[in-house]
Amino acid sequence: MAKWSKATVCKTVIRRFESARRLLFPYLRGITQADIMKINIENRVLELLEGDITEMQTDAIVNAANAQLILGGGVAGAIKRKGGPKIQQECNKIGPTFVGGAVITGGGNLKAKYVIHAVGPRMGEGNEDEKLKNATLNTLKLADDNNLKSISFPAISTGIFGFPIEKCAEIMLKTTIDYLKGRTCLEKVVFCLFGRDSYRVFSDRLKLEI
Ligand code: AR6
Repeated sequence: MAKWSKATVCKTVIRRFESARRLLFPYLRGITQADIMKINIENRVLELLEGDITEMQTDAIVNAANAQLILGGGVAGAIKRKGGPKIQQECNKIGPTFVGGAVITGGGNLKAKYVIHAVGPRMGEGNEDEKLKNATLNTLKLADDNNLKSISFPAISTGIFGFPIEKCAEIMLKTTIDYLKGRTCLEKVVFCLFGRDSYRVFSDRLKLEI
């Protein structure tokens, strides 16, 4: 029997290790990534995940809008790029709304059928907490008015508008949990958080709320 050289043994071990690593990687990644959290409230689902909201397949996704309903950057920019010009055209017909308000348009080319444009506060304008609560609540009510079963929220106001994400998580989660305890046709509310840090802030807050 031919004796293996040290180099051949090393190469074989490395090759075997490599293929085992490749095989196990998605599984290991899956169990180490805490990137989804689900709780039940009165048989309705509240879910947190890390991702891009424009990829969500819920009935509606929520845009972090401004009162002029002009789609700028951040979530709005991503919606504009993927959803096409129709969404802005529909917003123009609706016209300006108020901070804390929410309006609905079609979803254009997005996977979601509708976009709910929720106007959060800009940090420093005053009464921000109340306005963020109203934007969340008005979005949920508008979803119900349109018989929607599922919606996805971003962390409203925490990007360009500069609102602290920890406070946003507290307000938006509390408002949503209270709402899901009452009468609603919503079956699922998702918070789609952009990046691991935002996800962690929301999941830490949700653990305190349950
Ligand atoms: N999916 C999910 N979350 C996202 C995505 C995405 N694709 N992109 C950004 N975020 P922002 P605001 C997160 O700035 O602060 C626009 O110009 C982001 O990391 O979209 O309410 C509008 O037209 C942040 O945590 O909204 C308004 O004028 C959160 O979404 C203004 O910005 C909100 O960030 C609204 O500012």
